[in-house]
Amino acid sequence: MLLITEFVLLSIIGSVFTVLLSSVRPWIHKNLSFTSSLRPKMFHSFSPAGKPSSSTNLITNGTDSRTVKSNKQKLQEIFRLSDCHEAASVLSSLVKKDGAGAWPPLANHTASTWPAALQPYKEIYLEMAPLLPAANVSLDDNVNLQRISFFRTRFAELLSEKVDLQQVNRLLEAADAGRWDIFPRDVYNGFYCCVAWCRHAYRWATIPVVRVAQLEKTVTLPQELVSPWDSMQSHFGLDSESGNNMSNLVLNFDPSGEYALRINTGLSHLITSSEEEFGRIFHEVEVLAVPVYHAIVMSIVSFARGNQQACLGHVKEIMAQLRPLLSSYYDRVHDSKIARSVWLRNVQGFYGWGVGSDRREPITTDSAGQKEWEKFDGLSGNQVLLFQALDAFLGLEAYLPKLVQERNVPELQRDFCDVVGKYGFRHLLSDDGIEGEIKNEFGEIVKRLRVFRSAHRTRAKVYLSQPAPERLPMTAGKSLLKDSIDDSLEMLDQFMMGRLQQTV
Ligand SMILES: *C1O[C@H](CO)[C@@H](O)[C@H](O)[C@H]1NC(C)=O
Ligand SMILES: *[C@@H]1O[C@H](CO)[C@@H](O)[C@H](O)[C@H]1NC(C)=O
Ligand SMILES: *[C@@H]1O[C@H](CO)[C@@H](O)[C@H](O)[C@H]1NC(C)=O
Ligand SMILES: *[C@@H]1O[C@H](CO)[C@@H](O)[C@H](O)[C@H]1NC(C)=O
Repeated sequence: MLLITEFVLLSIIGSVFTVLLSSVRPWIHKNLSFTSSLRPKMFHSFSPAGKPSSSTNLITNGTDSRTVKSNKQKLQEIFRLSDCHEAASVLSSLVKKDGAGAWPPLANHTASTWPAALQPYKEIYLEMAPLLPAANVSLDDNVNLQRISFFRTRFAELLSEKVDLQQVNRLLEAADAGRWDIFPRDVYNGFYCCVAWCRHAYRWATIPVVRVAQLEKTVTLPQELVSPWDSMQSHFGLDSESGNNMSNLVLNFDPSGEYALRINTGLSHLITSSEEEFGRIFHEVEVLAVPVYHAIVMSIVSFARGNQQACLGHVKEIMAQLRPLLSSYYDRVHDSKIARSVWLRNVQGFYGWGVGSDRREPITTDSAGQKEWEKFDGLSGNQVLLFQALDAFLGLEAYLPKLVQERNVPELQRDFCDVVGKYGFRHLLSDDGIEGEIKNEFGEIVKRLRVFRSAHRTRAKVYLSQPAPERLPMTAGKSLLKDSIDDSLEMLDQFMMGRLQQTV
C-alpha cells in the first residue's frame, strides 16, 4: 500500500499542482512536465510591455465584464456553426450541456434556491467544514484516529438525519430524464461540487492529511454520499470514486467568481488565501481558454473550407492568447499568492484520494486473506481541458491513458479533444506559402508550450519539497518510487523531461 504522493504536473498550467495519493498504478502513466530553471522574468516579457492592457484584466479578473462579454460572443459564434462542422457541434454540446450554457461551466452555489431535497447537503457542509482542518496537526496516530472517527461519525449522523435520499435520487432521475426545468444544470453542477467536497472531506476527515488516513485501504462512505455520486458520475461519463478537476476546482466558483466550498475554514489568512488562489488557477484557465477553443474550432472550419488566410489568423489567435494564460499562471504560482509553507499540507492533500472502494472487487487477495483494492488517483493537472485540447490540436499523443481519462475527464470534454484530434490539420500542411506560415505558427505554439512545460518544474519542486511530517513521505513504496523525496523528485523529473521531449 504504497502511498505515493505523486505530483503530476501537467502540461501547462493546470498540471501545476496535483498530487496523486495513489499507488498501484505506476506514476509513469501520468504525465508530468515541469522543468528547468527559467526565471519568472522571462514570462513577464510575454505580456505586452508595461501597461495594463485588456489582457492584464483578463489575467487578474476572470469575471471582468469585457472578458465575459467577449467570451460569450465567441461561444455564440460556435453555436451558430454547429450545423456546419462537427468540431463546432461537439464544442457547442459541451458548453450547452455540461457548461449549463456557458464556459467555464456555471455552478450554482446558492443553496437556498436549490430544490429542497438538496439543500441539506450545503447545510451539512457548513456544519462540517469548520471541523475539518486542524490548526495544529498531531503526529500521534491515536490522536489522529480519534479525530477521524469523530469527524466521520458526526458527518454520517448529519447525513442520515437531514437527507431524504429517496427524494434526492428522484431529482437525479429527473435530471437523467432531461427534466432540467426542475433540476437546472447550473444547480446540478453546484450540487456535484458539493457532494465531491463532502466525499473528499469524509475520506480524509482531517486536514492536513495524516498517515493513518493514508494507510487505509478502503473507506466506506455513507450512502447519502454514494448513490448521488454514482448517478452524477455516470451522467458525466466518469468512473471514479475520487473527485476530479471539474467537480472540485472548476465548479467551485459561482458565476460572479466567488470561491464557494472551503477546505481550511477558520484558519489563518495565509492558508485560506493560498487555498483560494490555487483553486482560482483552474477556474481562470478555463476563462482564458475560451478564445483558444474558439480559435481552434474556427481554424478547423476555415481549413475545411479552404480559407487558409482565415485559418492562419485563427492559429495566430491561439498563439496570442497563450500569453495571458501563461502570465496568469506565473502571477499566481508564487509564494506571495500561494504560500509554499502551507500548500502541501493545507491544500494539496485534500485533492488526493488514494484509497480503494470495497464496493468493487479486490484486485488481489494474498495467501493470508489480505485484500488489496485498486486505489483511485486524486486530481491531476493532466485533466485540464485546455492542455488536452491543445495537444490534440498539435497532433501530440494524448498523455493520459484512456482509463485515466475515462475516470477523470468528463465524456463531453473527451469528445471535444477527440474531434479536435480528428480534424487537426497540422500534418497536412506544406512548407510553402500560407500553409508554410500556418506551419510556422504551429511551431511557435509548440515552442511556447515547451518553455512553459519546462519552466514549471522548479517551482513545483519547491512546493512539493515542503516538510509534512504528519504524512507519509512522497516516496513510497514498492517498485517505482524511490525511498527519499529527493530520489522521487529526481524520477519525476526524468519523467517530465520525457513529456517535454514529446512536445514537438
Ligand atoms: C485538474 O487539476 C489541475 C491542477 O492540478 C487543473 O489545472 C486542471 O484544470 C484540473 N482539470 C480540469 C479538467 O479542470
Ligand atoms: C471582477 O470583475 C467583476 C465585474 O467587473 C467584479 O464584480 C468583481 O468584483 C471583480 N473581482 C475582482 C476580484 O476584482
Ligand atoms: C441558482 O438557481 C436558481 C434556481 O434556478 C436561480 O433562481 C438563481 O438565480 C441561481 N443563482 C445563481 C447565482 O446563479
Ligand atoms: C497551535 O500551536 C501554536 C504554537 O505551538 C500555539 O500558539 C497555538 O495556540 C496552537 N493552536 C491551537 C488551536 O491549539
